Amino acid sequence: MHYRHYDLPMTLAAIIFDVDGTLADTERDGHRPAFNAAFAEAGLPWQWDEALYGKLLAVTGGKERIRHYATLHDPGFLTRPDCASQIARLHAAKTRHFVALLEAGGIPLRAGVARLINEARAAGLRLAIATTTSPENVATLLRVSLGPDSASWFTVIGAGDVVPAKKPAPDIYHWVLQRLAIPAGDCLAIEDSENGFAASRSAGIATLITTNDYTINQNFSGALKILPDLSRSNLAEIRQLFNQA
Ligand code: XBP
Ligand code: MG
Repeated sequence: MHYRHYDLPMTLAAIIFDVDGTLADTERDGHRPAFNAAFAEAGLPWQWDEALYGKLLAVTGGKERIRHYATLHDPGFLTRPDCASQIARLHAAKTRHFVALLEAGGIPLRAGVARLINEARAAGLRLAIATTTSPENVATLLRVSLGPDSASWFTVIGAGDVVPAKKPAPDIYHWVLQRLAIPAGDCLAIEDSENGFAASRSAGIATLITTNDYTINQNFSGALKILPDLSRSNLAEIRQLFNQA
């Protein structure tokens, strides 16, 4: 899904990172317990175990995922007149719990991520983020794992509700590309999930996949490469993959 500009050689100019599952393994032991803590705090009898959460990941976005769960398991909840504001409150509480987990150092970056980010910066590449998760989560993850100024290393951070249609829609990638002002064909995305890959691919961006337990069996056909993690990858190899595509 690489769009070449006629005879011009493609040059890798920017790397666009997904966050959840890509920068860090956030879902099973991060977002999931944070949702459960928010439900308990609100007196709801909802409990998302690891297997159920894997299924709920089909829907991206925390508010969207809560609504999806209620549709399947507690449809009465959706008939409450204040349902939308309840979901928003639950989600705000969930974000508070998730940020606290990050601040306690409970969710490290995945192997190889910090090294690649540093290498890319040193090489003068642009860095960006395209995620469905909330901006507070991204800001906190970057601050606690890469340092207080690290958000400024990213030319564009596209997160959460800045686009109404979340992944697998390509909208967040279009939003980021427009602000980067770099053609899709000169960018590389790094994603971990089928939904994320569908988004980056539809935006015409070559995509490297790093899988995790929840996504290992998903379909990534058309990806540049599928890796278990970035621990053995360096920028030179990634450039080579990109140029061969
Ligand atoms: C991540 C998501 C997010 C997180 C929760 O998908 O779907 O919803 O699970 O974050 P991707 P929020 O990695 O494809 O961006 O609760 O802040 O939405
Ligand atoms: Mg992801």
